[in-house]
Amino acid sequence: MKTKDRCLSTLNSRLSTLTTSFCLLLCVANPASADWQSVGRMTPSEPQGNQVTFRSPQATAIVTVLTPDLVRVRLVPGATPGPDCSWAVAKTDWPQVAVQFTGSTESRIIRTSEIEVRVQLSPFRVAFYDLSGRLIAKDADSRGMSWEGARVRCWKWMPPDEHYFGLGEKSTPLDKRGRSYIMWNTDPAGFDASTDPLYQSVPFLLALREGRAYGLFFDNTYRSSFDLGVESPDLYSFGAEGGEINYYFFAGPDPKRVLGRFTELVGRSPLPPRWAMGYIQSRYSYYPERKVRFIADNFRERGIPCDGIFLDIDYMDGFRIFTWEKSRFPDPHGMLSDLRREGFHIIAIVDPYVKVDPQYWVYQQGLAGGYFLKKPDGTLYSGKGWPGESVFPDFASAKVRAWWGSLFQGQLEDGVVGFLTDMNEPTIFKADLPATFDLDLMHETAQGPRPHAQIHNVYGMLESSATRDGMLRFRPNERPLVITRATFAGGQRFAAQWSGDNWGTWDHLRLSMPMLMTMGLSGLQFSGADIGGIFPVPSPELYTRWLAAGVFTPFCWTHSGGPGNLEPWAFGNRLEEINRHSIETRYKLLPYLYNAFWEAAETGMPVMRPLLLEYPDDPAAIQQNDEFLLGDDLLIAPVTKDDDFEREVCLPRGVWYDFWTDRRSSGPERLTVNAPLERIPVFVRGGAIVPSQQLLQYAGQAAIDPLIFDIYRSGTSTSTYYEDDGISFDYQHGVSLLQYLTVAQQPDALSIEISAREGRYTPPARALLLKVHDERTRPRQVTVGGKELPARNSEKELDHAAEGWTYDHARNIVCLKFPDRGVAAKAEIR
Ligand code: MIG
Repeated sequence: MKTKDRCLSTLNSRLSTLTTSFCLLLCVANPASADWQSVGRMTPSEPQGNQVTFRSPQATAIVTVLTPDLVRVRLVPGATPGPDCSWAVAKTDWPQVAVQFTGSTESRIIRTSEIEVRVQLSPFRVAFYDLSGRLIAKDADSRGMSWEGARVRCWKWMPPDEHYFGLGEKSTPLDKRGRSYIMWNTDPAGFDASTDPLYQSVPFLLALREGRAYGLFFDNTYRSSFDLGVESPDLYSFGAEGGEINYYFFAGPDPKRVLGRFTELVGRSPLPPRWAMGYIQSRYSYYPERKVRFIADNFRERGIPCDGIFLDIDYMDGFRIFTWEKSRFPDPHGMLSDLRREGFHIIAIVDPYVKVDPQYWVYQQGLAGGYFLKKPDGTLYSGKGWPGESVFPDFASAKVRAWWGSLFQGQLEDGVVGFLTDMNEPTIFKADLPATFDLDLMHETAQGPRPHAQIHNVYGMLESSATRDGMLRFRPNERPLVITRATFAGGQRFAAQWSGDNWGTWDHLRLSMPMLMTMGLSGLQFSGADIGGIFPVPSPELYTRWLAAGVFTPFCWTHSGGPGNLEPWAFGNRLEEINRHSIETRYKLLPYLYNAFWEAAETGMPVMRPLLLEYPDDPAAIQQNDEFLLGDDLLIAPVTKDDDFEREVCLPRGVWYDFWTDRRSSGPERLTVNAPLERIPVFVRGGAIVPSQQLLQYAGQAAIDPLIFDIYRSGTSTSTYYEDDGISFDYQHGVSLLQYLTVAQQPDALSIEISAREGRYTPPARALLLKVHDERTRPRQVTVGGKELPARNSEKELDHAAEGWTYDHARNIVCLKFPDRGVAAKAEIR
């Protein structure tokens, strides 16, 4: 059988077993069935710095204040806690924080400048209050922190009007209340809107009640679960099959602050290379070389922008990672440099499978270095992967990660600039079904040997970190692109994530939205789904609708396993035209996207956001599963049903402009808008200043010129614009550009002020184009720096001029153009 057919039939047979395995998982996770031992009375010791320790004969609890809104709670069996270790936490050097301790015989109160942690001593319970005395969260009265054998669990009070979000990669609706969830990286072999677990685990919860949020991060890598109202309607709980109760409490109350603090703790997604924000075309698999060149040529000949092409497993020699199948790709370096000249970046897949083959250099090196996982008896552990019998690098070991990184040298020299780490849940095949490593395998970690049961959930994240480090070693001043299928909390530091094997169905387009938003709410900021679904090829209309939505998602690729072709031109001229337009929209908005990625890197805010992040007090907004924000200014409302040509859009408060027609609305409002195949509903927030640029065929084809700012009026508004060279790390040393824009209605004029450039990045000379929307009358005069700009008769005339202005009567837009000198400038429209 051909690989693909084998894959398809395997997927099908796997599906039938899904229901059974899902039930099994639920039973294993059912907390009610166990004989839990609850922590009883605890005795506090004297506070030390920002920390209090509590002890009982069975356990030790430690409450540590890290910042006024961030508290860590740890409960470990025995008198002395073991070494403190986390795979997720990236920051431990919190500055000193002022804490007040008070107490009575029955309680201890730990007060920061923002919250109060009230600890009841018998039975031991922890509660969090704000300083106005409002209860934020507390251990359940009936049961707080408990353990049963190796298992640990914590029960908390669940108010009837509290909603829960986050939990990593979940395909369920945004609001996670009323279900239970498992954290165990899994290749689900086909999933739907109820499948759990999936590939990635982030045990982080964002709770929202009455517009106020708090967060909870359970830093435990064992198989864990969150029960959000299944066991009991007024308790929620989280726990794991091993390890400690170890959680961080984020007091909020703004959901953005919760997410900001969480991503400060576990790290944020570094700024990707600018080309990686372009469009990527992928297939399982494009080969041979002739086919890859054919795809690339088609993009350029048809004028459809594209920045990357993905090579899936068939580029390898017998699925041996870090090799090329020479009959298919006889001259990778030659091919890749040709493609690069045309603006194409090549991303290659890599699997965690090292083929057992004594003639194969990777196998030889790994064997000699002792880099592969061993069974408890010390012999090599092997299993079935794509190349057949395989052995597996132990990514938990720093030595192995360093070796893994070194393996990328050859392909980087060939010109590969991105890698996708697949199958790293990890997945191996047992009787043709996806399975994972034996739980008693021992990994070598810096803290000593650890069982796979503990490492499983971070295996993929560690692989992606080793991959990133390896790329950086050989290209120290080039931002790497790593995309991973499996990861854990904090994985965004190393890689983008995509949502694995989805399907080419309308249901999957629908579920991809809450899924990607949920990932964003969990810190996974650079995420995307296979546009069109991996199997089977979607209907032409579905693909067109999906692409229209997908160009507004952070990681944007079409990935298909066929059968049949899935490129933007696959379905005839009319749809090709629409698909081209979708991709062009993304390319024009690259400066906006780039700023959203910059904000993600700086603050942890996801590029793709649920409305609840911006409008947490709007009950309709927080339940919006099929609308999302890109950055904070664009609202996207994809059409997700066949034969729907209009849709209802829920606009939150404020002024909103239709992105295509400029029609103005005032929210909160439910609006029915026209949505022909040609047009996805998109709205711009009144007050937004949206940067964009001229259309290019790939991100690096030319420097930005003109730099465009679309100004959507609503009172006084301000905005920040960021730019850098898009590829190096020089921005970390001040080689970047920052400008502030302010738009204000003065008594006699509308003024637009642009500050002088900050930072040492200087773009090539270019023009600035300001487009002021919703100007109802033709201005009498337009000035820049007090000097009158010449009026031009048409936009075309303006295009050719170095400066000037025009007025578009039909759309009520004033267009101003003048050279972007990088100095402070003030334009006035009268
Ligand atoms: O078992 O490399 O999710 O994107 O095309 C399938 C082949 C293995 C799974 C990935 C998919 C990729 C496919 N891989």
